[in-house]
Amino acid sequence: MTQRLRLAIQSSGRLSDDTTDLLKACGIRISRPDRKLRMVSEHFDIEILFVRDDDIPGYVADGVADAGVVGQNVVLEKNPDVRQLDRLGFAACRLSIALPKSDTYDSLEDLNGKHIATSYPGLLGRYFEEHGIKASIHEISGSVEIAPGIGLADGICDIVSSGSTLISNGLKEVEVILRSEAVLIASPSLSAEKQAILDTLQFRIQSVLKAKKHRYILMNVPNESIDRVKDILPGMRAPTVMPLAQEGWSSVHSVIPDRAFWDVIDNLKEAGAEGMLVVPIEKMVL
Ligand code: PRT
Ligand code: ZN
Repeated sequence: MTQRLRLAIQSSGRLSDDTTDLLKACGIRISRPDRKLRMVSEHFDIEILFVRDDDIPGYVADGVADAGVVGQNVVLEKNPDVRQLDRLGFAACRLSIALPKSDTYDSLEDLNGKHIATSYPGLLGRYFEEHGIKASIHEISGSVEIAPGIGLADGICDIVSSGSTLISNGLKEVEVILRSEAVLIASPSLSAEKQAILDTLQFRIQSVLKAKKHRYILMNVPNESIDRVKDILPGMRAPTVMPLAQEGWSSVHSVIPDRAFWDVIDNLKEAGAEGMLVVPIEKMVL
């Protein structure tokens, strides 16, 4: 019987939509009638387990799942025996220490003697130890941000993304202890067959992520300006140049990093480029 790679993903929460979209772009369609806990993919030797994000690192370490998609914050808090593979570019956030906004704060030393509430005692404890801070940690499992307001703690250590939760609870971010995003993790030892499926999955993921970071650019350029345009374009290789039906003009195509377009557009226009089109790329295999 062919083996299947068991991939654990979050059942429902902040990671689920992006994980499903990424897998779909990799050719693995997720259909989950009746919110089943398990699904076998039709086009790929993979089986999906839908679980709580906190359980994913443990399942992968224990061999219940072969691989998983989860936030780095959860992996590093649990510190299990797993391989951390690709960073997936979504669910970006930071784990930060925050204090009431009226507190004065100049440096880490100001945390000495404080009582900090968090759902991340492992990461926070290691951070305090590394920096020689003597503060106490109060572990709570949810609604961490209200702890200072109700007198349960002097400050908190929690996940922040926009920062609006901190602001609405009268808190200010004073230290970032970790920057996190979703990652692919895998068991340290897989059978050769499962490892081969994982390699294929990683290859597909990398093609999709690379494509997201690049754009395909097309423009019309007078032939005498082609060399200048080539110098300006931050492409991976020399651009493709094709003659236009209008004599003296060419169509120039290239692949550029997503953010580079706005940096080079003025120089391209100045060099004589016209009719520029910038289009997204679905997959990129190098
Ligand atoms: O039910 P299950 O246990 O599976 O899910 P969960 O409720 O534990 O996790 P979930 O779905 O909330 O988050 C999953 C992962 O998303 C986290 O482990 C992080 O890796 C990542 N992530 C990204 C975030 C945020 N952004 C985020 N903003 N996780 C939580 N938050 C919360 C934070 O705890 C705080 O309450 O949002 C609030 C802060 O947001 P801002 O925008 O106001 O700063
Ligand atoms: Zn959770």
